[in-house]
Amino acid sequence: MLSKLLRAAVLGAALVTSAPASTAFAAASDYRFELASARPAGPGKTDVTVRLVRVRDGRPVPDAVVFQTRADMAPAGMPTMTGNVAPQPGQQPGTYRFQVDTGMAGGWALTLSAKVQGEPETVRSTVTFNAAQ
Ligand SMILES: [Cu+2]
Repeated sequence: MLSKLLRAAVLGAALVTSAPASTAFAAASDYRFELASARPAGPGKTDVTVRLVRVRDGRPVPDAVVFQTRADMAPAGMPTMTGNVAPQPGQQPGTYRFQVDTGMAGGWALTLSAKVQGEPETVRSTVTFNAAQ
């Protein structure tokens, strides 16, 4: 009984560790997020709009569910400096808008994980933008 549980735990851990690489690969080949705009939105905040496109024909992809986000200053050599990301309403179809807490001016990366209608793989990609102060 115990060994069965242990085996399940080990298998689970293996699945978890192997998942990001495979999903990132599939996502990169089919869809990607592109930066549409990055505008200052008050002190330490940047309004970031991204466009989700199908790589094959460049068509915008509406109605995706962005379920995970991360903003950090990796482009400026500070990958551990992160900022809160809050989804915002009012986007055009195929674009997705966020307010990012950019407490420091410079290069930022916004990584998004999304579910696309009719696509079993998770789409995961990163856009970079510059935060003004
Ligand atoms: Cu920084």
